[in-house]
Amino acid sequence: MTVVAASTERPRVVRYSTSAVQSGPVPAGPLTLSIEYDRPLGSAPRASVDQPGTNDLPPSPMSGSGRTWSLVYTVPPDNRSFNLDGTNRFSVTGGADSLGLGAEDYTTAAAFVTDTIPPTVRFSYPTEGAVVSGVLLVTGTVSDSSGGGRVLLCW
Ligand SMILES: [Ca+2]
Repeated sequence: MTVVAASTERPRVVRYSTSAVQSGPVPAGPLTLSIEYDRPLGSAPRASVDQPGTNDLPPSPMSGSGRTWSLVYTVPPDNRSFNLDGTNRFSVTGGADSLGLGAEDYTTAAAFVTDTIPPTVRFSYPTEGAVVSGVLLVTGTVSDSSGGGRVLLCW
């Protein structure tokens, strides 16, 4: 006879991370979303992504085993319609430990921020094609949905 000491507490997520290489907004393309549970799961949880637009990722099986599970989400380019840049919610449901005890749901409202539209720069002086000399004062505007940052002029 084998006796298994089992916890009656449901498995829960203890760590969330992404494959983003920097802490700022992420560009379009694949982004791996990973979670770690406090103990191994025997069946896969499902993850969903709620982006600012309506093209959300419905609950999809995560891949992995044991305590670590992940999902590769492809950040879509902002099309100013159903795909929009901004703050994304990441939610996980389902999954169970080896004894069938269901895992607690997990959600993080600000899992990652997307910024897929490059900044735009408009020069007001000098105008295009102008021939200039001497000390030059360059004026113009820069806009970007994520705001902030700085501009480097290189020539
Ligand atoms: Ca949405």
